[in-house]
Amino acid sequence: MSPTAKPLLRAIRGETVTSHPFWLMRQAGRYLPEYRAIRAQARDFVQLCLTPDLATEITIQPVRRYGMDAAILFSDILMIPYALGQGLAFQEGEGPKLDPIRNRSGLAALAETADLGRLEPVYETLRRVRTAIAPETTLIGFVGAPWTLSTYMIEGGSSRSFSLVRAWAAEDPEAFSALINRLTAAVIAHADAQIAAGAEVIQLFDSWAGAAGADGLEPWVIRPASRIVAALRTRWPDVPIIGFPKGIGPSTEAYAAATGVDMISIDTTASLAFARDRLQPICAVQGNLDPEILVAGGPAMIAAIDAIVGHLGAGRFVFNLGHGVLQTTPPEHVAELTRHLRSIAVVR
Ligand code: 1CP
Repeated sequence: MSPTAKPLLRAIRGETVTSHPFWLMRQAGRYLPEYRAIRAQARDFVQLCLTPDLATEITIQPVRRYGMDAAILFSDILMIPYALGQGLAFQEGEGPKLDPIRNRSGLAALAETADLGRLEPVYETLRRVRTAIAPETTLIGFVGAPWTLSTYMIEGGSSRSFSLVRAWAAEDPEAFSALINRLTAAVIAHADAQIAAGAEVIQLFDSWAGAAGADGLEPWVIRPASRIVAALRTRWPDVPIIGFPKGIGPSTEAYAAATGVDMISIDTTASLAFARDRLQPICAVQGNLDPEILVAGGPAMIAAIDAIVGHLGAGRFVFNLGHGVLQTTPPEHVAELTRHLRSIAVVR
């Protein structure tokens, strides 16, 4: 089957589709009992990501259950710090823990380039998923954007205030810029290897872009993303890139225009009229359904889906959430979402 027969790729390109294609950020994970069963078999989360048998199965689980238009590789954005030699562990219920980089000597201890050999099982997973999924299903690979990766690497884990990374970027922009450049090169190399292994779309997750602040947006978010898009375009001109600069509000328009991403992922705070009027003329748009509404389900969810499709369905559009599926989501609500979306006619 030629790639143009895949609904998700068709929708990104603005070609006709018979129903609105969809996938969900974090569609694989703890809300699914079949994920929890496999999770219990692995020693730790990093090992799970590096075991192709298990990672392949987890990638396919949600697609098997619901028939999404895309499978997203089961891995994590923090595999890049891992490939740069930074200590990484996931503690049960506490999220990721990294040996933090706080200054120039911490930076010097980090490898210059990512050791992609350590990520070979990730590429093997992509090769296996690609042969296992239906020909109309699109395989999405992903990377964390340099800024978001730097927040975990400097804070040593998840953060609410981002005070250490912001302080370092402000106080020693030269060293911080060296870190961002090193991450930009690693992101390009990792995305390139994922495409070579079968990824047909790449999503660039800049989940904490909003924390870069007004002054940080251009140097730490937009410029690295532009370099990543340009580098991948040269090597893989037909592979669409999705940008997810979460939390930057109306600056999303500048991000879309400057980076040249093929599709923008909008968060739950985005205005649908803004997305339709300002973003869809530049690129395709996905996103916005509040993951909490998926937890609630019922008439409120149906109304929210209708509002998104009503605003964006006539343009280049893929249905998605504004952030990842929450662990407390009843699996039946994802089935309800799927049934409703599949019942909506595409009106152009
Ligand atoms: O023990 C477990 O089961 C771990 C939970 C988990 C899962 C299921 C983590 C730990 N990562 C993942 C998988 C994952 N992570 C995917 C897989 C595919 C899918 O979407 O189904 C993807 C795309 C990610 C990407 C990721 N990891 C992001 C970007 C997207 C987002 O949610 O903003 C981020 C920020 C991470 C870091 C991360 N990984 C895991 C945790 C608990 C965290 C921290 C999140 C935070 O700081 O709030």
